[in-house]
Amino acid sequence: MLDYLDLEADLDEKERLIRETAREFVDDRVRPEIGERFEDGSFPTDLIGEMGELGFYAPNLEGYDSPNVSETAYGLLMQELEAGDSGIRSMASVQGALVMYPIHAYGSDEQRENWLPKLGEGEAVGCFGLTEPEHGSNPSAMETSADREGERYVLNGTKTWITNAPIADVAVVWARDRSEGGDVRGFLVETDREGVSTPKIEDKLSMRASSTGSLELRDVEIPAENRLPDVSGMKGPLSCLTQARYGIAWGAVGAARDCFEVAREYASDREQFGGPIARFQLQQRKIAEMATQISLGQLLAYRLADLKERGDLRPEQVSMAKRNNVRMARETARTAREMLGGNGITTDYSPMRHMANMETVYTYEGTHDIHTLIVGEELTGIAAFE
Ligand code: TGC
Ligand code: FAD
Repeated sequence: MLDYLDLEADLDEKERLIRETAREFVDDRVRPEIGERFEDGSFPTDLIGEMGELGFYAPNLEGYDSPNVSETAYGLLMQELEAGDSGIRSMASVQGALVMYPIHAYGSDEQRENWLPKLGEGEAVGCFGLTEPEHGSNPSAMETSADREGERYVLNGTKTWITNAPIADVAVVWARDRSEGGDVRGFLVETDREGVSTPKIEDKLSMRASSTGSLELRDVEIPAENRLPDVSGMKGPLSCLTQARYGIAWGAVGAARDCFEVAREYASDREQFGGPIARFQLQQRKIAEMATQISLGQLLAYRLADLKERGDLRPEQVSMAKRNNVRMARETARTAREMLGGNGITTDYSPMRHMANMETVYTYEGTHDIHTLIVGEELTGIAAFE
C-alpha cells in the first residue's frame, strides 16, 4: 500500500492493530460484495453488528467501554473503511461522530448510559438530522420546530438527505426550541415513535451502497428529557460536523489510495503495443502525480491528528483538509478510471464507484465551496456568507 513518505513507520502497536483489523475487514467482508451492493443500491446491513464488535464506532471517545484509541488510529480506521467504499465509512462516521459524539459531549448521564453502549456495539443505529429541503449549506435557517408542552416536546418538520435514516433506531434531530426563543437544540427521537417516517431516497447515482432517506416529523411527541441538555445554538451541530469532517479528511485518502493501487496494478498487467502500459511516460506521469497528491493528503491528515490529539485543532484547519483531500480523491479516482480504459467503467474495478461516491463526499459535510469560504473567512477576516 502506498506510504511513500514512510508515515506509518511512526505508528504505535495499537494504531497498527486497528489499521490491520480494518484492512482485513474491508478485504474479507466489504470488497467481495461491494460492487454488487453498489449496483443494487443497498447498504450491507449484516455488517453493522460486526463493525460494532470490532470497535469501529467512535473508538476515540472516552469511557462507556470505548477502546479510547488515538486520533491517528481513528483516522486510519476511516481511511481503511473508505478504501472499501465511502458508504461503509459514512455509516461508521455518522454513527460515531454525528450520533455518539453529541450524546457523549452534550447528553445527560441517562442519555449516555442508555445509548452509547448500544450504538457502540451496533445494536442500535443512529442518524443525524440537520439538512432540510430548503436549507442545506445554510442550516442556521432551519425551520424544524420543537414546542414544549408540559413534560414533553412536540416536533414538526422535515429533514432530508439523512444518511442511515431508513435503517436508524434513533435520530439526533436539530430543531428550534420555540419555548426558548427559537434556539437550536438537539433532540433524541426514536424512529418508532408515532409521526416519524424515514422514506428512502431512491435513484442515487452516487453513494449507492449507503442508505439515505428523509426524516419526516409530524406532531412527534418525545419526553422532555430527550433533549440534549448541554448545548444550545448552532455550535451544537457544527461541532459534530468538525468531528465527522476530520474523519472524511482521512477517509478520502483511503478512497484515493485504493484507486491508485488498482490503477498501478492494472498498468503493470495490461499490455498494449507489445508491453505493459506502465512503461509509457504518459502513464508514469499519472502514477507519479497520483502518488504525490495522495502523499500530500496523508501529510495533512496526520498533521490534523497531532493537532487534535493535543487539543489545538481549529475547525478551519479541518475545513482545509476536508476540502483538499476530497478534491484530491475525486481527481485521483478520475485519473485511475481513465488508466483502466473501458474496463474502468464497470463495477469489476473500484475507481468509477469511488469517483461516483466522491460527488457526494464533495457535497456533504459542507460543500467544497462552503469550505473554501470558511478558510477564506479565517484568512481575510471577512465572512462571505452574509
Ligand atoms: P457561525 O455563526 O459561524 O457559528 C455559530 C457557532 O458555531 C461555532 N462553530 C463551530 N464550532 C465547531 N465546529 C465548527 N465547524 C463550527 N463552525 C461554527 C461558532 O464558533 C459559533 O459558536 P458561538 O459559541 O459563538 O455561538 O455559524 P453559521 O451558522 O454562520 O455557519 C456558517 C457555515 C456556512 C460555516 C455553516 O452553516 C456550515 O458549515 N454549513 C455547511 C452545512 C453542512 O456542512 N451540513 C452538513 C450536514 S450533515 C452531513 O452532511 C452528514 S453526511 C455524513 C456522512 O454520511 O458521512
Ligand atoms: P445547496 O446548499 O443548495 O448548494 C447548492 C450549490 O450552491 C452548491 O454547489 C453549493 O456549494 C453552492 N452554494 C451554496 N451556498 C453558497 C455560497 N454562500 N457561496 C457559494 N456557493 C454556494 N445532511 C444531514 O443533515 N445529515 C446527513 O446524514 C446527510 N447525509 C447526506 C448523504 C448524502 C448522500 C447527501 C448527498 C447529502 C447528505 N446530507 C446530509 C446533506 C448535505 O450535507 C447537503 O447536501 C449539503 O450540506 C449541501 O446542501 P444542499 O444539497 O442543499 O446544496
